[in-house]
Amino acid sequence: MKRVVLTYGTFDLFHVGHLNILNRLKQYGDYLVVGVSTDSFNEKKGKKTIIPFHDRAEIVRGLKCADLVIPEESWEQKKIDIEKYNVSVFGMGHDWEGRFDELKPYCEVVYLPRTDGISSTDLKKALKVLDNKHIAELKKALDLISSIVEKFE
Ligand code: C2G
Repeated sequence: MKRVVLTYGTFDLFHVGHLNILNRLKQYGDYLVVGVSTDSFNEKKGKKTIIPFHDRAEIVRGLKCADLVIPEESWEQKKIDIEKYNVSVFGMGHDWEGRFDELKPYCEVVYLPRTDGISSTDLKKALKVLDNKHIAELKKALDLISSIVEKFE
């Protein structure tokens, strides 16, 4: 009888923090079900994503630790999924500490340490620096500096 672990996430711009939490959660059982937030659910969460749902789900599906990937379409589906997949452990990173304690009557609930120094938000900020508008501004500044330097040569 496999011990099923369940978690959910957006997993936008997949990074090592996502991988760590999924690997850590897999240690709590032997079958990991990962709910990936759909684009429409992310809108409800007020979360703008860069990578569309299909690709975010495919990336998670490709992980050794993920045994099943399902769409996360609502906050309320957790209880249904716990029953549907006979879940023993529900887990999230500790930024969600306490938020899902109402699931305790249905299964074990764990909140595990997050990975410091990495987040999709930081990656988006870093990517923003590379966007064309920003590069055009940098180029304009560079041209101005070189025209000033030429005057002094
Ligand atoms: N995470 C982590 N370390 C990071 C970043 C994220 O451990 N540096 C964890 C989060 O704690 C979460 C999982 O990775 O457990 C997915 O994080 P997000 O993709 O940001 O998911 P989120 O938007 O928090 O959606 O119903 C629950 C929601 O769908 C969770």
